[in-house]
Amino acid sequence: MKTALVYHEDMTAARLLWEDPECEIECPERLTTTLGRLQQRGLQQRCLWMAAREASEAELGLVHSPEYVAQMRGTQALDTGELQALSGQYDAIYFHPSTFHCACLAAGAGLQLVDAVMTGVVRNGLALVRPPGHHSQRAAANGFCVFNNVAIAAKHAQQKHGLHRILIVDWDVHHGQGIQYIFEDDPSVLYFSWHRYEHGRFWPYLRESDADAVGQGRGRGFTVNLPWNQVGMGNADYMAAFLHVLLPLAFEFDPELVLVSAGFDSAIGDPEGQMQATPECFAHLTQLLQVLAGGRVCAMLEGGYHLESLSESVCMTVQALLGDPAPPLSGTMVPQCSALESIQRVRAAQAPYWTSFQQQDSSLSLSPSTCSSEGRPSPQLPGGPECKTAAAQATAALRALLDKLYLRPMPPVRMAVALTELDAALVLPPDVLCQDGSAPQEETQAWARLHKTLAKDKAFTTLGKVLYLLDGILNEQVSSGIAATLAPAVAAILDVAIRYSLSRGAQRVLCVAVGQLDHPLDLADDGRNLWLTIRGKEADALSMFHVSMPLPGTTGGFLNFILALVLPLAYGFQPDLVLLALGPAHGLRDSQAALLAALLQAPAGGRVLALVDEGSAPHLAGILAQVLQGEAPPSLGPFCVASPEDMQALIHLRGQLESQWKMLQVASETGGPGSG
Ligand code: X5A
Ligand code: ZN
Repeated sequence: MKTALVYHEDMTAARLLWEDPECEIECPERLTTTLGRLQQRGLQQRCLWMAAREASEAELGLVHSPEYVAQMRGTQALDTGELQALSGQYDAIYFHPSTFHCACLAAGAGLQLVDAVMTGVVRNGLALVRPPGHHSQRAAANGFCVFNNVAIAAKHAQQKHGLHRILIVDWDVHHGQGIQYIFEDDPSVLYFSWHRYEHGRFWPYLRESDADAVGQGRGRGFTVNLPWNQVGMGNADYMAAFLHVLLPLAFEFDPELVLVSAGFDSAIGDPEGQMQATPECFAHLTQLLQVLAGGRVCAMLEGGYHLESLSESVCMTVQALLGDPAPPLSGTMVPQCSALESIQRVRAAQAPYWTSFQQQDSSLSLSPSTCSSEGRPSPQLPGGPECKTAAAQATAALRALLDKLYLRPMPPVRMAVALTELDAALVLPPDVLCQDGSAPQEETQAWARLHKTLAKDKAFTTLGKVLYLLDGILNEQVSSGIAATLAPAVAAILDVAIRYSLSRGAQRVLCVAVGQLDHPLDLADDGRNLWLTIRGKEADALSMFHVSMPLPGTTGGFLNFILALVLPLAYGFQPDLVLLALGPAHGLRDSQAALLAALLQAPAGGRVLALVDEGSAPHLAGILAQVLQGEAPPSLGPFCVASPEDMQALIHLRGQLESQWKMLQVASETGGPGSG
């Protein structure tokens, strides 16, 4: 299924007509540069292009008062002096004679996108719009925003498409207080926002942007604020926020649609945000969101003022929407103390409303900040001289990074399947390569000598095929693969696959072994292989690179296990390749296997080889092929609270491992009373 790109050239018409250092960053080049880059990368051509329409009076009325809409309509006839005077009545706003038309198109673009996704014309999409929307309120323009595009789209999705649960993810670096106000008492819309806060010393300087603002009345627990109290948050901090805050809530909420307030002022180089996250981080955020709501993700542009960073980050978002695997994240994956403290505070504030947080953090409390800000860059005024140098440095850093990123082209084949017998019952998605190739006879023989079970005909044949497939993945010819193996040979083939990959230049291989699969006895514990057994006898970390865990019995337990353990380890390890082995008696339900495979692609640049025991092959191979091809995994079914035993296992492992694997942390070590 396709990805929509909604746009209209008219949205470049509005611009600032007088001096205003605060507003000048919201310029038409934000759209033209971004669109140019999407074309240059060949991404626009892969999307379904849709021309934005204007939102109607009634549609604007879903969120805004008639008087406010009339006032905005009136701006079309004002002269520059009058426009400037009216702009002064609002905070951080400028009007232009074409502002009203642009704002109607921006809101309309969101409606079109939601309609296209909800009617199945496309799977997901992005609306490239300006003015942005998330600061706008019922009767007030604010922070460059005139109409609240995302809020209008959410109300429309409720009314026209009868949706009962909508998730709004606001990754813009500012707090979308407009969206918060509109839905604060509505439990059918879960609003998540992270934002630069600095203890209230950053725009829009609101008390209600802090973590303890959780919503009102029946909407309590459906507003989730993650305030960043320091600048410089990077990839590890953003990933930790998704894994430890947003995703657990989102799965428990089980949305039917995901709307993204996609601001890119949270990316490196942005003068407003002063954060450090690199463009590929947005591919990861997007990819993670696509496991929700059957992949129905509608992203709408909000902020983003560093043109280079903005346009590359948009490209990454679109690439992920198109289903391409995300490039590996750059930088070390260690969240900052201040980020962990924020994460801990929001989990504590939300614990009364979400079971995922009740069980995991035994003695949480809202504690005052303890992280010092010494040695951190101090906040700068946008547009100031320091900021210009910082932006220039970011541009240089970005260039170097992008050169590396684009040196590594996408493999020509997304997925290949090697099956010993092609079962007639097996339904594979189109574009899947059914592979017949085999590694050379002598080479296969040499590797087969390591295990008795591999000497026999069928196991030997499979080994040859698996090595060939691995070769394709390691040579960047194929992104991911599936191979079916006779049950008794899964362990032996997995063992050879690890050694083969390491001998062929892979630096780090992550093995996720589900079912009766023993850790190879003489495999060196040298940090090049991280081995994770699911369905182990008990929860235990034999070393930092050898972890065993029983298979959780409930959906809640399984999700906790993936989000709080498997993915943090995987992101911390930064593997070149993931080997996912579903061995004898793996016990995973189809939807669980699909989710695991879908999510394991993210930390490995899409390089996943799934080894499936032949008993469950045709059936499971079809499902895995779909998710490894970029389809959304099916729902896990109704959310069911994790059992006390599952929680015990998780807490035990976190205790054993979190000092070495920092992505496991959900609280700062030096933190308040809750971390003792
Ligand atoms: C949409 C957006 C920012 C307003 C900043 C005012 N607005 N200082 O990013
Ligand atoms: Zn913003």
